[in-house]
Amino acid sequence: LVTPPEPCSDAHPAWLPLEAWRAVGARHTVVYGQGLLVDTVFAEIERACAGHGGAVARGIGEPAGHPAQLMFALVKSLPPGDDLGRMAYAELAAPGESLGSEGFVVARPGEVTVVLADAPAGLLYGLFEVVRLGEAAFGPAYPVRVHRPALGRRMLDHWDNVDVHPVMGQVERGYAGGSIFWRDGRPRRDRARLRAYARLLAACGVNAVSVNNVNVHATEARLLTERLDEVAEIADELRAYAIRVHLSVTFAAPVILAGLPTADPLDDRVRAWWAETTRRVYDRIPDFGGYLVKADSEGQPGPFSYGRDHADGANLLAEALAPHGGVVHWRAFVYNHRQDWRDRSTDRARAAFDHFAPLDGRFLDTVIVQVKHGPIDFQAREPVSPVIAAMPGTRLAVEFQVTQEYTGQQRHVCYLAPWWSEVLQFRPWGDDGRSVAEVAADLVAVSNVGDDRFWTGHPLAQANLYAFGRLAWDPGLSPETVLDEWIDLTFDPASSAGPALLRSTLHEIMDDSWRSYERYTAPLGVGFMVRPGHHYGPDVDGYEYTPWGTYHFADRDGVGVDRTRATGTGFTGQYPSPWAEVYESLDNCPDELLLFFHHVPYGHVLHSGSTVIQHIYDTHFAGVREVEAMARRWQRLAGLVGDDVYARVDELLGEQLRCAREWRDQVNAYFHRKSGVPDAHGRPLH
Ligand code: BDP
Repeated sequence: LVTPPEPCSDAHPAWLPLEAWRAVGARHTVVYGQGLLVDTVFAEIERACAGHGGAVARGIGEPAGHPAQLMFALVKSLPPGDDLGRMAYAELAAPGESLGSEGFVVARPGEVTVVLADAPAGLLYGLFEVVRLGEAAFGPAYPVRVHRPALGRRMLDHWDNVDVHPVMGQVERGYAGGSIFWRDGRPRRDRARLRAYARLLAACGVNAVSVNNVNVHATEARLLTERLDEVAEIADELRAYAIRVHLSVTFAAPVILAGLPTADPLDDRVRAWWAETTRRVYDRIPDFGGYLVKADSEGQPGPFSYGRDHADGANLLAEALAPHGGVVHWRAFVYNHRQDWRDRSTDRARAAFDHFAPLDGRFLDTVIVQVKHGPIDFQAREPVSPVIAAMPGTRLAVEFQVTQEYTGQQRHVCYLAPWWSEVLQFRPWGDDGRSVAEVAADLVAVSNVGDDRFWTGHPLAQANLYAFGRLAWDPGLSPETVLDEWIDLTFDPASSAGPALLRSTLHEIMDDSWRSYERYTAPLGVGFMVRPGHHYGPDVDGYEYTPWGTYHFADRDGVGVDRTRATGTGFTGQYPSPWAEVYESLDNCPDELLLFFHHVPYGHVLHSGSTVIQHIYDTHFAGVREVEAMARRWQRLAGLVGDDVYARVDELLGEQLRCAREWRDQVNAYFHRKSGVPDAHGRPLH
């Protein structure tokens, strides 16, 4: 039987403290069904009962002397005489309709709360739904509520290195300490942590994890072969929570690992090597998820070296994986990172589309092309990538960045759900067309987790991880609702001295925090202006004269990147109608993306009525004021959240405020000096 993780002594319980289980753990529960995940459900409830006084029984019987108040059952395991389960099932809109491999129903036909699923994973997700509902699951009778995930694969990519990389550290772009998987070149083997992690992920709906960095260095390449056992050990821990393990592999593996003279995707020896290597992976990890590949990007090897394209490369791996049910996530993050900054015709925003759109239709259906949600690189504001609308014949994954590389590095409060929600709801073909969430096959995010005591460095950054899973399960959830769920689970307002104050204060601090971050950093979608290398804090011209393709083109007259067809790089033409026209038009382009698409004079008047230059000043003053307010509001929570959480957030808010002021002063001084335009309100611009 599965043992649920013991509370990790060195890790915060995040959104699953024992209190979150009170409603479930105080009940009498019966669980019908067999299989590893049903064992997990049983074991979790058993532990909750140990903490809260209820009882749980397996199979047909009922807990001694008490009728069950909560029932979990696989539909096929319902005992013939079980009227409640049958009643709940019969209430389904179309009884007999499959709930799928992960779906479930929750109903309360009378005095018993019933969770039914066709497959064990459904029961597991149903359990966490009941935990989320808390006492509300046990109130007056309610009819069947059907839950099915909108996206089939909800995946986190860890950018973890086995070795500590000299520049990037152990977790590339990690702001939460070391890896939970490896330490000092060796597996950490912290089973309690891994289990605790797996249940946190399952509780928000994540079902796949890629365990190592997309930049695959020499040591990490060996995870595919001689160090495969280390991956298998992780898979063994995550499996009990319905999480499949994936691996980043290097395209050069046949050369690096097997000494073949080539990694050419059309070479028979190369194909045979991948087929055989992959067969071994599945011998060891039968439910292995597949490979993740960053190829021909930022120095990673790829098919270009052999005169082949990305379809040739991806299909090679897909063929090796397909017989075993695996997939390859092939990243579309491909661009020239050695471009000549003097050449204004090269546009990094165009690159993914230029490389991939022409290949539509050539990828096998076990290839999933993984597209960053914006055309550049996880900035605080970007339009939706046009690639998402350009490949109708290809399965696509949309990639978010939960790790806050460009959004405050888990030192700043920046609740990202409002933005992800905007992206997921965006309709590339206009109001009548499908949304991004409807186009995507998978939703993927770069993890923000490390071995930090709070998992995510900033305790409030846990909310981003939680929200990612929930939005991948149900993109229609509002960011405020998701935040409420997270607050209720994490802080247990029901038992605290000031539940209403706790909830309202966290909303005041977090709901708009992404927009505050946007206000005090690079203006109007222009992006970057960060310190080169580590990307924390302002450096207005840090990337301006470099080969990375991330420019703002500010001069004495104006600022912004002309990406129009009429006079610029033509990037707007990569969008379908109506967005191609909207973005092309200076009049219609949304303010928040103006400088992403247009180069304009400082006096250009926005829809808001303000000029570009005055908007820059105003938003930078406002952004800092908002952070000051956050810091003041947080002080109300002393005594209402754990002392450790209080102290960590308090300290980080101090840093956020320092950094926000630095941003304000650099950006305002810079644009003041470039433009010579004073602030309309006479404030000092430095
Ligand atoms: C960039 C990061 C870099 C990653 C790259 C990627 O700065 O560390 O390797 O994305 O997504 O944002 O591959």
